[in-house]
Amino acid sequence: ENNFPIVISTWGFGIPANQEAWKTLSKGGRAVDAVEAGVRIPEADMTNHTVGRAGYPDRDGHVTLDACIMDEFGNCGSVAAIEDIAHPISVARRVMDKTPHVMLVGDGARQFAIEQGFKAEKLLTPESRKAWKEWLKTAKYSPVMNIESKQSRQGSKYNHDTIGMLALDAKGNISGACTTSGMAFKMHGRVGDSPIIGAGLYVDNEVGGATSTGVGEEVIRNVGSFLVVELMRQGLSPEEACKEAVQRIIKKKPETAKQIQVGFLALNKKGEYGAYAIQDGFSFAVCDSKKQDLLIPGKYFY
Ligand code: SD4
Repeated sequence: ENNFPIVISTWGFGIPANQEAWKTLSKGGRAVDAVEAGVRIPEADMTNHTVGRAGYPDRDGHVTLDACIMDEFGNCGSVAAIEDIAHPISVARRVMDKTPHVMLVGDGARQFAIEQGFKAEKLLTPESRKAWKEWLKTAKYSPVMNIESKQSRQGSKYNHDTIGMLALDAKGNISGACTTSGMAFKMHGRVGDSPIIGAGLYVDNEVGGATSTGVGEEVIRNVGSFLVVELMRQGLSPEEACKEAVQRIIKKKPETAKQIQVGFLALNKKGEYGAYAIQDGFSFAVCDSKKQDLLIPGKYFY
């Protein structure tokens, strides 16, 4: 039996984001409009330092944002390492709708956004600046990937949580969106999995969709979200597919995997969902006609 409309997204901040998406879904709107509207909520949230405005900067003090969106026709748009624009998801949507391209990066993405009427503004808040200055005291410009993800498991301020959202609308069409400020204090120019179609997000209207959160490098290496969707195509449930994708990461780099977090979230065309992560601590939010604010802990290996 089908369960849609439905919207699911990564982490606790997915609850208010889902509720925003639900406004579109419950009126019979398109999933792609719902996911764009939904993820704009954490993008605008000043208390959230991992998505959009107020995101932690890179190690040089630049806030650089990554986002992508994909619809039921396989249309997609993406921006990577964009600066000064508070809603990268909506720029990604414009790339999809208004250009012959899929992905714009850095200055070109910023320039396109401004041409499209987006406001350029400084996204580094005094609080984020302080956290960065604090980090600089000890960081000595060494990579922080592993340390950071351990802290993220403990709920540290250095977490690097992305919102990935998947929705089926009343017609049963699927779309997804993914947006993040990426890894806190990353190298300038570093791009994670989140804006990469197939890595941080993938949807296929014949099968379902998947999205990811955690250390993007490992997700890119395994083309994670595409893998999850292909596994569902072969008959795996959303949870089984996410588990297998996580296992793939662990198998390839067992020692690295113990130190990092990666979580996958998936939704199939019937409206069944599931998730799996390397470590404890991952959770996802579900919103459908029965319940609007469900938060489910992700299953995990370690
Ligand atoms: C990245 N995947 O930039 C993102 C960060 C993230 O939970 O999802 N953190 O690698």
